[in-house]
Amino acid sequence: MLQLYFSPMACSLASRIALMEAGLDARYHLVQLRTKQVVGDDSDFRGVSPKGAVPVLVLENGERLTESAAVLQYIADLKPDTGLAPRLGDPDRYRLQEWLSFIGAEIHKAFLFPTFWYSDEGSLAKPRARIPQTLSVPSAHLADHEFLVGNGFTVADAHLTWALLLLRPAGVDIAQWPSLSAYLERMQGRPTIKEAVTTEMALRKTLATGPA
Ligand SMILES: N[C@@H](CCC(=O)N[C@@H](CS)C(=O)NCC(=O)O)C(=O)O
Repeated sequence: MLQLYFSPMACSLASRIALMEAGLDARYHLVQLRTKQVVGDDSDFRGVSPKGAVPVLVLENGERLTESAAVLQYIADLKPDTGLAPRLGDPDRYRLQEWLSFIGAEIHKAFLFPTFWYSDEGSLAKPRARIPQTLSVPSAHLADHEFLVGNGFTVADAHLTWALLLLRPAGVDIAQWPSLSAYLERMQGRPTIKEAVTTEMALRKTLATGPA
């Protein structure tokens, strides 16, 4: 069985959503990111991945896969009929990778990560100044598209949904971008996303940790 190392409401939420959308069973291992502890057995998470970051997906053959963009596409490709990723060779596959890179680098690492992990105000000024311009990109796209890629839900939507959910606790009100607010509301109406968020919000209360 697949196994996912995750932390509540961290970027690994997208991988949980993808697994649920794909209808794949998995064992979930809760990680305390600040202490790098696997909560179930108190082991050092760096023994699972030297990166010390979630998500880590343990594959059926025991190999460990990291990086959301890779993990999400791996999950999608296990169930190609779900349409969670356009098939290899389809030009839309590059659109999917374009969005996954953008969300991972420009929203997550450039803004959410420093916001939740750095406490000095000085180092947050530039990320804060830049985030409106960054968000204007998906906002413009979603003004006339229901989903990020093609006509259906893909793992890029799982990734963006996670990032948008964290913007409010990061101090950004997405009401400024009506297309993003409407998109998030639509995504939150999906049963998998509702269930994944409910599960992780309940777990988050048990941990005092930054999510991003
Ligand atoms: N590039 C990685 C970033 C993973 C990442 O930064 N995960 C965060 C949680 S959202 C984490 O585990 N941070 C702990 C740390 O970096 O020490 C990805 O996209 O999966």
